[in-house]
Order: sequence, then C-alpha cells, then structure tokens
Amino acid sequence: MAIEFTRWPDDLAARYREKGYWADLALTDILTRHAQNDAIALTEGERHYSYRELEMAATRLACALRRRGLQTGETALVQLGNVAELYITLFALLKIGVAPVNALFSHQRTEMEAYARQIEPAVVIADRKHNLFAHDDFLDQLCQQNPSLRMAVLLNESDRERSLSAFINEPQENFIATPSAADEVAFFQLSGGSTGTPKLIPRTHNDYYYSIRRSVEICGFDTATRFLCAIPAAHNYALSSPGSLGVFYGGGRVVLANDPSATLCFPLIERHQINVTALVPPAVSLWLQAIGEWGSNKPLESLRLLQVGGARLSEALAARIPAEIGCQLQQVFGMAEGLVNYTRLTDDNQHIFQTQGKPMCPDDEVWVADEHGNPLPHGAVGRLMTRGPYTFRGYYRSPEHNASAFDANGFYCSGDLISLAEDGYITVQGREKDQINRGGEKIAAEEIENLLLRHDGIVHAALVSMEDSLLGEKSCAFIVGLRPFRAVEIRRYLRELGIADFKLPDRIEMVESLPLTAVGKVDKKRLRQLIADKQLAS
Ligand code: J2J
Repeated sequence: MAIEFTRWPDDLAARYREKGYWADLALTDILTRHAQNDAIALTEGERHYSYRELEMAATRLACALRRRGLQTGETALVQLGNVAELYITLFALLKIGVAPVNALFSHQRTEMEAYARQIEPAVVIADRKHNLFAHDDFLDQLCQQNPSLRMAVLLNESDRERSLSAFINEPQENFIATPSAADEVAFFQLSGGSTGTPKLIPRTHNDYYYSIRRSVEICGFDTATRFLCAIPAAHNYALSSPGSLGVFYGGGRVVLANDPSATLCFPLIERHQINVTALVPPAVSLWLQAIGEWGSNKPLESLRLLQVGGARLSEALAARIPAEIGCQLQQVFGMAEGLVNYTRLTDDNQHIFQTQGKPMCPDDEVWVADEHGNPLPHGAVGRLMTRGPYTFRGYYRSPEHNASAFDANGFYCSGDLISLAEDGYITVQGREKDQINRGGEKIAAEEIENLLLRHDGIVHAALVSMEDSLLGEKSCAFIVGLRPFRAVEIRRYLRELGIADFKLPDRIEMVESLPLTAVGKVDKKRLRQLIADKQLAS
C-alpha cells in the first residue's frame, strides 16, 4: 500500500514530466547505474567501498530485511551518524519500498518518539554507540508505544540476530527490487520546524532525484569529484545539494568525517585530495582561524569549491574564503521542504558574496508576499513563497499546519524574509517563523517552550534568539517560575526529557512576567531587544 501524502495537481505533474524534471526513476537508480563500476564511491576511516561493493551491500541488506518480513509500503525509523551504513541502509530500504525517516545523530528521546508516532515504523535501525541505544530500555519503550514496531536492527551489536553488520553480510538470494513508484513517497525529510512537534516532509523519488540531478549539473560534480561530508550526512543539505547522493550520481567519491573541525578535516582533505566540501558559516570561521594558526592554507590546496549554506553568511566572511582558503565560494540557500538556490560557478563576486543565489530550476516559482499575501515588487523585503517540481505540497499528517503553511494556490511559505532582485537572485533578509537558527541547526521555539511548560514549577516560557559572534544566533529562554531556577537545573531537566543538545537554551533569564503585544501574544521582539541590551551591558 502506498503512503498517503499531498500530491502535486495533475496539470503541474504533467508539466514537470514533460519538461523532463520528473524522470520516473526510483532513487535506487543512483547506485544501480554504477553497479559495474569498481571506482571507490565511499571512504569512511580506513573502510573503502567501490560502487559495485556499495550496491551489493545495499542489495544484501535489502534481502535480509525482506526475508524477515519487511514489506513495501512500510516505514522505518533510522538513526545513523556519518557512517557507510547510513547509505547502505538508505538504499536497501529504498530497494524494498520501505520509506525511512533518517533522524539526525544529535536527536534524542523526544525527537525519536515524535517521529515514531507520526510514521508508525515497522523497524528501527540505530547504533549501539548512540546513548539512546546503548541499552535496550529505550528500544523496549519504543516497542511498547508503537504496536507497529516489529524489529530492531543495530550497528555495533553483538547479537547476530539483530546486527546490522551481520545482515549486510548475509548471502544474497535472487533479488528483484520493489521500490515504491517514482511518484510515491521514497522517504521522509526532517523539517527545521517552528511548531511543537517536529514535522516530516514526504519526498518522492521523482522530486528528490530531480533536485539531485539538477544540483549536480549546477555544481559540476563528476567522476573527478572528491567530496568531504563533514556535516550531518542525513541532513538534506549533505544528502542532496548535491551532497553525497549527488556525488554518487556523478560517479565521484565521498569521504566521511564525523564533524567539521579543522583538526579532523584538514588532514582528510590533504590525504584524499578533496576538491569540494559543504559547510555551515560557523565552521567557515573556525577553518579560517585554523589556517591562521597553521601558518598557511597548504592542507587545503586541493580544495576547488566551498559550499556554504544553512544559515546567513556575512559578506565579510564570504570575501575571506577565496582570499584566505584560495578556493571558490558557492552560497547555498536550501530547505528540506524543497526549494534550493545556488550562486552559480560563473557568477561575479558581487553575486557570490552578497546574495544567496537563485533557484535551481526554471520552473521554481518564487515570489515575495507582504503580510496580507499580496505580491511585492523586486527589491522589497517580504515573505518567500514558492512552489515547483521538487517543493513538497504538505507536511505528513499535518492538515492544520498545512492550512497556514500554504496559500490557496499551493505556494509554500517558508517563513523566511527575503528580497528578490530582477535577475532572480535572492537575498535572505530575516525570518518570520518562530525558529532559532543556531549556526545552521534549527530550533523550533514552541517545541522547547512546551517542554519547559511541562515542569510544574514553570508558569510561562518563551525562547528567543540572541546574537552570537560565532554561531550567528544562540537561544535564550525567558522563564516565569513559581520559584527561582538556576540555569543548570533547567538544562538538566530538558536533558532528562531528552532533546538534542543544540536545543538546550544557551542562556536562561528568570523574569516576573513576559511582555505582551497589543493582541496579547508574547512580545518576542521586545524580549530579543531586552537580551541584546543586557548583553551590551554585561
Ligand atoms: C540564510 N538562511 C539559510 C542560507 C538555509 C541546502 C542548504 C541548506 C539547507 C537547510 C538545505 C540558508 N542563508 N544560505 O536543506 O538542501 C535557513 C532558512 C531556510 C532553513 C532551512 C539544503 N540556507 N537557511 O538549511 O531545512 O531559514 O535546510 O528556510 O535545515 O534554513 O533549513 P533546513
């Protein structure tokens, strides 16, 4: 049975096919097209996989999972870090038509439970090295909460009956792939979110594969590409812009790193002659600092292109990239919901340093709306509205939220404030959604506020952004309590509930009451101002 999701209307679907955006191929084609290729596709530490080996590993895992009863149309909750098994698992599941959510490795109990609740998975695939799965307690609890859950498969597991590595090594039988149809859901992407529960984005083979192929074309990825993947590999940026899937499509090589620190990445770049990588702005700052300490940019000599996205890159930092690293900069403004914008490799410095690029597809429809939903002229700042061949049409099982996130014509309102120049280039000017962008990691204010309010000593809570020189933004929680709280106490409480570390408030302010706007909502603008003034004072 196919997974339900909001489809594109027939006329647009017909246009996207006619123009060749939708090629009616399953994402599994990304690997099968290279099945006879013995070039190295993937390096993780001392492990190397050729395309042939990667494809065979994915097929063997697909067989093993199918043998144990996983069926087309079911879903999987996957949590793997930057390891080869992430891709092997993704392709294995795609081959048997099981749609995964690839949770980030930083996610904890709250996020995992929310995903499980939404997709009702048949299987959990995770890593014993993650604190949640070090023992069986959380797994047992997930099984109790989710009657759909029949199976757990674990990396770094000694019990062969549920060891991911053992499954991958089981001999292959006759295998015929049964991916879901190309215009059905292939997997779920994670939304950065602005609501109480993290939302899921259904992505079809057709729409996702197009976004990968077109990204590869724009970024010039090919068999010579050596891509360092040092940001979370499951994130949309690292997976598809063009990311690792783009590298695989083009026949190049992915080298995995656990984090983007210079001490880890610089030697990898030199050793593997990396020519392209993707970073968020804070990592760029740290790399530039490290070059200063190194005394030269020599370890980065092979680097030709540095992609930067996920959060605002200042013009000053942008200009330092070619000057101090000696490679070209490409700005990437994307979202897991779809739309991706790139500065082009042939653009002049003004566009590359000052804009976040232009949409990748000629049929990306982008316009700027005022607060009433009316179109604004070029150059004016307003809401980003978009639809297109790879922009989703609705969050999974979220009719209420979808009613406000889309307009009547199916345009998605991303919550970003942008200006659009006559030549189609976008500049991100700010944000309207109630989200904190902590150096590319997104925090939905409401999610944290709800968790805080579950504490019986807390009466009101509001999470707002505060400026930070390295991360761009950090988070500050304003709390009205029945008694005073110390910051460590609040953080411990949230950590015990189980949320990703980056969501823990960086600063906590106890207040008597929260300021309200004229219509009685919490005045977050005022709170942001308060914290800015306080920071100046301190
Ligand atoms: C300012 N804000 C940006 C940029 C994203 C490629 C690149 C990034 C993402 C991503 C992605 C920004 N300047 N260059 O999925 O494929 C903010 C915007 C946007 C939100 C999306 C990709 N690039 N942003 O970051 O789903 O606010 O995707 O709406 O995590 O990040 O976040 P996310």
